[in-house]
Amino acid sequence: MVDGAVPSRLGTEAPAGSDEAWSVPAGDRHRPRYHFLPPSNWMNDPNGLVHWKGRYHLFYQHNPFGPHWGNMHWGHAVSDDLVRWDDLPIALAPTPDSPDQDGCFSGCFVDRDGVPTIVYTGVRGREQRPCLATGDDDLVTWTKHPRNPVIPATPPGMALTGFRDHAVWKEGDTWYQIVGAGIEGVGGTALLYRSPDLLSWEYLHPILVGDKGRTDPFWTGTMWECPDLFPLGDKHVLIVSIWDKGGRHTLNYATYFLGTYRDHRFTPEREGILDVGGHFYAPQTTQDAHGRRLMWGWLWEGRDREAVAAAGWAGVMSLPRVLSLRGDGTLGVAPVPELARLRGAHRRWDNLALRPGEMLPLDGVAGDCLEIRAEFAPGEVDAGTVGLAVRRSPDGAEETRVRYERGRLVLDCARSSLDVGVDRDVEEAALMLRADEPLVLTVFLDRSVVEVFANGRVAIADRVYPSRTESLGVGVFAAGGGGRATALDVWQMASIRP
Ligand code: DQQ
Repeated sequence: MVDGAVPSRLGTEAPAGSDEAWSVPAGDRHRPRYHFLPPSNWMNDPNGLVHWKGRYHLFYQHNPFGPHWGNMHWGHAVSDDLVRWDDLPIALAPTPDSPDQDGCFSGCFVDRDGVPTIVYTGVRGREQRPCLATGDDDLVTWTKHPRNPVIPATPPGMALTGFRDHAVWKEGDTWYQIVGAGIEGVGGTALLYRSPDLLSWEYLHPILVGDKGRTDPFWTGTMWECPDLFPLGDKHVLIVSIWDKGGRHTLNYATYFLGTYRDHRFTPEREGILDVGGHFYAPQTTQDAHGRRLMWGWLWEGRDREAVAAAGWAGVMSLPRVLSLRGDGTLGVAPVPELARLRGAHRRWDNLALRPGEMLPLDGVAGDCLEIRAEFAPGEVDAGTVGLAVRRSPDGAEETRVRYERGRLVLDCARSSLDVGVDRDVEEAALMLRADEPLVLTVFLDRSVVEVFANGRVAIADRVYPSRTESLGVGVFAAGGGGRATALDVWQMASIRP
C-alpha cells in the first residue's frame, strides 16, 4: 500500500497486488489480444447478435479474401461468457446469380417462433434489398429463403439514397422492421414496415427523418445505416449510424435518440453520440437472457492501406457494453462485468496526492494489454485537470492521455505515436460530475485499442499505434489545481487467443 505525495515513493515501495509476472508478449504489436476480431482479413459491423440457448452469437461483416472492405460475408463466433470466443464457419456468403450475389450486408437475428432467422441486406449491383435466411438450432448452417428479396422494391414515390440494414421485432402477432435509408435532398431516415409472416411487408412511414443540412452531429448525414430500436426502461432508444457521402468523412458517428415509441411513431426526447472516439461505428444491440441490453460496435483502423495490407487484418469489435436508462433519464453505458475474468497480475495504490503539473509514473507496471481503474476524489477534480497517461515511452515522447477537465472527458491521442501516418485524434465528451461524485475512470488497453469508460455514462474508444516498442508505461497526473487519486488499480489482461 502506498501513501503520501512524493513521486519517488512509487519506485521504492512495492505496491499491493499479486506476484504474478508482468510480461509483454511478442507478435504483431498492434493486433488486439482480448477484443474480438476474426483470425485474419477484414471485419466491420456486428450483425445478428443473439443470446441463443445459453450462448452468445456474434455475426459480423467479413471479407474472407483480404484485409479490405468488399465481398461481404457474415462471419460467426460464439461465446459462453462474452469474453472468450470460438470461431465458427462463415454463416452467409453471396450466392451467384441471386439477390445477394454482390454481398450479404448487415442485418439482425430474429427468433421466428423458435426458428432462427436472419434478416439481412442482399446486394445485387446497385440494388440493396431485405433478404431472409433460416438456421439450424446451432445457428451454424443457414438456408436462404426462395422468396428473397422479401421486399422487392423501395416505397413507390420515394427517392432514396440507400436502403439497407435491419432491426426486426414483434408486437402481438405482427412483425415490424425498420430499414436504414436516406431521402434524397433531405437526410437520413429509417423506414418502418410491418408483416404478418416476415415474408410480405407493408411500408408504413419513416420512424424519424434527419436533416443533412444540420451542423450538429446527431441528425446529419445523407443516409442512416444500421438502425436499431429497442425498449430501455420505460423509454425506447433508436440508434443510427450517420453516413455522409460528400461529407468530411463518409462514416461519422453512431447517434442515439432516447424517446417514446407509441402507435408506431417515435418521438425523440434526448439525443447523443454513443462514442465520440471517431472509430466506433455501426453498433448493434441485443437483450440477453439476464435482461441486459448489450451493444457491440465496430472499431475501424486508424492507419493507411499499406500498413493494413502488411498486417493482414483490419477491424476490431468493441468490448461488449451494457446500456441502461439512468435515474436522471439519461443513457448509461458500461463494460460488461464478465471482463474481470481476464484480469491477471494486479497492482493497487491508495490515496495518491497529485501536485499540479506532476506526472507520477507507476513503476513496476507496464503493458499494452491492461485494465486500469482510477478513482479521483470528488470536488478536487474540478479545480484543474487529472488523468492517466498510457502507452507512454520512458522519455514521454509517445503517450496517450485520458484527462478530465472542467466537465469534459478527453481522450488525447495527439502524441500516441511518432508515426505521422496514423490517426492521432483528440476527442472529448461532456461529463458533468455532481459535487459529491468521484471521477471513476476505467481504461482498457489492448494493443491498438483504447476504450475509456467514465462514471457509467461516457464511453470513448480510439485506435493508437505507438511506433516504439517501449511505449508501455502508465502514469497518473494532475495539472492546474492538483488532485487525489483515492484508488488506482491496474491489472494485466489475459489474451483470449492461444
Ligand atoms: N456496412 C455494411 C452495410 C452497412 C455498412 C456493409 C455500415 O450493410 O450499411 O458492409 O458500416
